[in-house]
Amino acid sequence: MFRETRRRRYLDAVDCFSPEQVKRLKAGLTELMDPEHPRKELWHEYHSNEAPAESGTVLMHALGAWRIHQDYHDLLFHPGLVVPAMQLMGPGPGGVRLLHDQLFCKPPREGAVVAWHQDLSYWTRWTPGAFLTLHIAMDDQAVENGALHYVPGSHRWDVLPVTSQHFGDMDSILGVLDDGQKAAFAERRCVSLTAGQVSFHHPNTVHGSYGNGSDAPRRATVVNMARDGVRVNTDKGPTMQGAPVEPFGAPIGGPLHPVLGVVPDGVDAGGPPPCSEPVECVATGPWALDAEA
Ligand SMILES: O=C(O)CCC(=O)C(=O)O
Repeated sequence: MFRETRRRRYLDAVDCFSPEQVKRLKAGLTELMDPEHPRKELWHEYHSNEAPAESGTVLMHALGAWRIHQDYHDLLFHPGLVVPAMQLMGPGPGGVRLLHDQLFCKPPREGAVVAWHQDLSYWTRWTPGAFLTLHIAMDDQAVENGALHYVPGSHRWDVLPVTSQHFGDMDSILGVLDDGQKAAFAERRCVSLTAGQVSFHHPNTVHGSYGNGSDAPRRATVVNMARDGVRVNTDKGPTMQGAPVEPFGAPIGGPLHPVLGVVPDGVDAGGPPPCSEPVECVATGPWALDAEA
């Protein structure tokens, strides 16, 4: 698994949450899906349906659940998320912080696509791109219900433009790929998580998911982490809705970007250099090639 991780720069199907924890998250989600939730002003973004109206499909997409529901707050600090994240990113002296969280929920039969994209294409208001995404399945995911898919090796690609602002135009990314990238795209793979499992991916990794035509919902919560030291890269308003306006160059921090984990002084985190570097990194410790045997 570690050998594959180094080459592809994603790490899929890691067991993390118990059936009881998943049950709690689903119960919390039922509350969060109420557009009139009493704490609704705390969402950074809330779309009960972000899919284009003409598609006849539905994608619930929202940022900020952790500020509204205790269980979504607590999951951010789960060692099963934070420890591998620090190993994968290289945490820097100040550890790893929350960038933001997200919910992606597809109802039965009419669940919408999430168009192919790189996360970094959207995150231009911070720099450098030292981020990591953790996709947590609340339902078993398969091709039929709109599972997460990756394009292996795409973490080495430059940042591509956003081709579908609201994720509705599934294959629009093909319009900006060169021939080599199109050949890689043909090798895209379904991740096939089971409920409670997590998949970790690099911010340049191209990913997306097809519609949910099955009889059951496909629900996921996503944690986007940032290496401490990332800075604000805009002087045109807040980095997110509901965030204070900060000066260009301000370090990421404050109550909206809490530290999720730190490596104590003098301890070698054992991970590769920051995942923002779109190059093959020489892994150390448990991520080294020869550690697999
Ligand atoms: O839920 C999906 O299908 C896509 C979610 C996503 O973009 C992500 O996990 O980064």
